[in-house]
Amino acid sequence: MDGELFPRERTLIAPGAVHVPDWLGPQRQRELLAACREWARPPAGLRTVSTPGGGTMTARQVCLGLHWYPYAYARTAVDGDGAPVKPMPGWLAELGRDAVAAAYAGTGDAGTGDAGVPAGPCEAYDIALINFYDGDARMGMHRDAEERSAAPVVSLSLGDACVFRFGNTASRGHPYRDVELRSGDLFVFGGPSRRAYHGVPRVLPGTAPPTLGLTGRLNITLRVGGLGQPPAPATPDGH
Ligand SMILES: O=C(O)CCC(=O)C(=O)O
Repeated sequence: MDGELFPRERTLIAPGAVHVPDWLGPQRQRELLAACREWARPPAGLRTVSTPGGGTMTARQVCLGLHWYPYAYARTAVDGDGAPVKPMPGWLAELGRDAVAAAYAGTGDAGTGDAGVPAGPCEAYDIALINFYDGDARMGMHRDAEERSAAPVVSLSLGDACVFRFGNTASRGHPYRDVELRSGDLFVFGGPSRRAYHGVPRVLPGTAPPTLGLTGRLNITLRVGGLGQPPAPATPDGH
């Protein structure tokens, strides 16, 4: 994985969607991994997510700030142990803001640049979803559509590399691009790509940096909800 002939470059994957390889250094990755291990502990820790159709997601998940479940947000782990969701740390919100600035750096002055995203400050990141992929875990094509804010989604990868499929806003099918996300990579999608379908068809086992100490893959997805404080739903599946 290391020592490639050509360094991996920051790449515009679609308007508003940018891949920044190696954005997190080894020390920052270790710190984030340690934080994920704490967040994964109960209460409101790592859980298996059931879908309304009766299936389960193979990637397990823990949330910060607001609790996501198919397909809404709540203040408590309504589809888990019912405990209040852990708070979104200020430092993680700041990391989200820095990630957006890094991804869109040099992409325009007034209005839109090559990334097609309006320049300017964005709202505070108040939600994190941490997805853990082990074994054959994957994630189907979906849109991040429960937020009211149009702020870009920030995605950070730790551990094993994966194939990240980034598609279009109309359907789960073509056109899409497959991008290899490795430990430390940043992917940001906003502007015209904010509601694009995306998923993880494959994790590449055994590709994590040996010094990180993680078997499997962690993804930290940061979002701005624009939701205020949503009430807890009446029933566990929100229907
Ligand atoms: O694991 C990933 O890279 C994608 C996660 C994702 O799409 C999500 O949490 O909505």
